[in-house]
Amino acid sequence: MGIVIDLIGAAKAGGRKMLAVLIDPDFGADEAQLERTVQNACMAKADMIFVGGSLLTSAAFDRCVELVKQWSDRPVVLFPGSPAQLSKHADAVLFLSLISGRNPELLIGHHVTAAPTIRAMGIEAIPTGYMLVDGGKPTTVSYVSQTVPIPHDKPGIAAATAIAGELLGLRTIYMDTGSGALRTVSPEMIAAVRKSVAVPIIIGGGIRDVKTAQVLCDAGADVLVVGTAFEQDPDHIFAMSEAVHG
Ligand code: 1GP
Repeated sequence: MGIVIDLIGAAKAGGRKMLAVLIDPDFGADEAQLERTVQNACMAKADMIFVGGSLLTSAAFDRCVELVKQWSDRPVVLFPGSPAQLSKHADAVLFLSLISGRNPELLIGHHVTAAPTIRAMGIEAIPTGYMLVDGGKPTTVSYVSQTVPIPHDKPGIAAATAIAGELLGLRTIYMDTGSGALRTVSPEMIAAVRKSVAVPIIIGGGIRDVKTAQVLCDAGADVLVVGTAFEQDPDHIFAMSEAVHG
């Protein structure tokens, strides 16, 4: 399968944009729907499957990751909402520091809790600077993390935060307006961060249509993460994948 951060880096170097299909482990409790989503992701040549959610883990989390891995020929990457969302069946885990917030648990506390398990599982950890951006309404992640998102119209704050993350050695920057957000991270903010850091930029939250996806890629996003739109219609993965790769 290769090292996931190297796959992302190679795609970025080659100017190839990536699509990650996000699966919420709770939604994954519906196995037929889960299988269809994973099959579509593979057939549409989506680049990665992310599994995770902001709420505490469902008992079925590990089973969900195991099934996704079994059905998928794509890299499976954990996007954990808590240190309990770990599974040896995954290829990698986004080792997230919530650098837009000032909650010490999400800057280092959860990492200490999760680190021995990640090491024991032997899965790849991808040091990720996670930046929550205002998407027009409070989302589960803003509520659960108890942090204030970066204002939507302040690209300078996002750029400074991303630079700090890169200087700290983080390997990727993930800007997210949260699942089901009313609006995505703005192209202006993505462009400002793109100009400021060399690491790959992941964008998620509120991406529903192919036109928006293209605008965000043109602004400098390297990886787009889509969850809600594919939960509502798993067949939408095909058009989205074409738009991102086209
Ligand atoms: C992942 O929060 C996003 O970063 C997912 O957002 O569910 O709105 O696609 P959507």
